Amino acid sequence: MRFDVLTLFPGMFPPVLSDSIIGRAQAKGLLELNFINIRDYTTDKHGRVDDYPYGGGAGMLMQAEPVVRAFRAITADLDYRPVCIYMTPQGQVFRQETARRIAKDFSHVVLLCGHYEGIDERALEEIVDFELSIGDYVLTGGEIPAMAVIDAVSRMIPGVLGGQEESFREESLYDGKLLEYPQYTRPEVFEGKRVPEVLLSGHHANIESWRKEQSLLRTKMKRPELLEEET
Ligand code: 58G
Repeated sequence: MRFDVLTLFPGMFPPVLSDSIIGRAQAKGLLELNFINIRDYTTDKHGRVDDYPYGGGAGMLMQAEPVVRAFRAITADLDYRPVCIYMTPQGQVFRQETARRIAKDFSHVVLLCGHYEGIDERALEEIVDFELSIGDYVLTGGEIPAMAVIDAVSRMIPGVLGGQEESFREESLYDGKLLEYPQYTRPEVFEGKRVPEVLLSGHHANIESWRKEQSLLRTKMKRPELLEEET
C-alpha cells in the first residue's frame, strides 16, 4: 500500500512513522510512504503558498495552485488516479470500519493536509474524492489526522502486524465494536493485587467467556453508544 502525503510540514511525519510496526512495514515493503512539500510547487517567487480570503475574514488560506500542482506531480507518471482524501473537521468521522475499508479497497492513497484556515475550494473540487475527520475538534493542521489514518489503515494490511496480533485483528468482535477486556502480565501479584484467577487456570473456554463478558461489561459502562451502532 502506498500513501503520498501533501503537506507544508513533511518533516513532521518520519519521526512518528519510522518507528516500530509502521517502520517495519516500510522496511518489509508492505508500505510505502512519501511526503511531498506543497511549498515546492508554488510558482510565487517568494515561495508563498497562502493568501487572504476573498470577502474578508480572519486568517489565511492555502492557495489552489501549489496544492493542485503538487497533486499533478504525483499523478503525472501514473496510468491510474489514486484516491485523494482531505483531512478536515468537515469530513466523515474516521472509524475502525473506515480503516478496514481503505486497506481493502485502495492500493494508493493521497492524503491532503491543510493549514491556516483551510484550502481554496477550487483545489478541493479539482483533486479531492472524499473528506475524513478524526473527530469533532479543530487542529492547526491536517498532519496529525493524516498520521492517525496512516497508522490505523496500515495495521489492517495483511503482514503488517505479527502473526499473533494478526489473528487478533481478524477477530472483529474486539476490533472497533467492543472495548478490550482487561489484560495482565507478570508478576502474578503486584502491590498485593492478584491477576484474576481464571487467567491462570489454563482453561481456554473459561478464559474466552470471561474476556467476552468483560468486554461487554466495559462497553456498557464506558461506551454504551457503541452497542447501539450498526456496521
Ligand atoms: C476549519 C479549520 C476547517 C482535520 C481548519 C478546515 C484537519 C481537524 C481535523 C481547517 C484540521 C480533524 C486547516 C487546518 C484543516 C483546515 C486543518 N483539524 N478533526 N485542521 O480530523
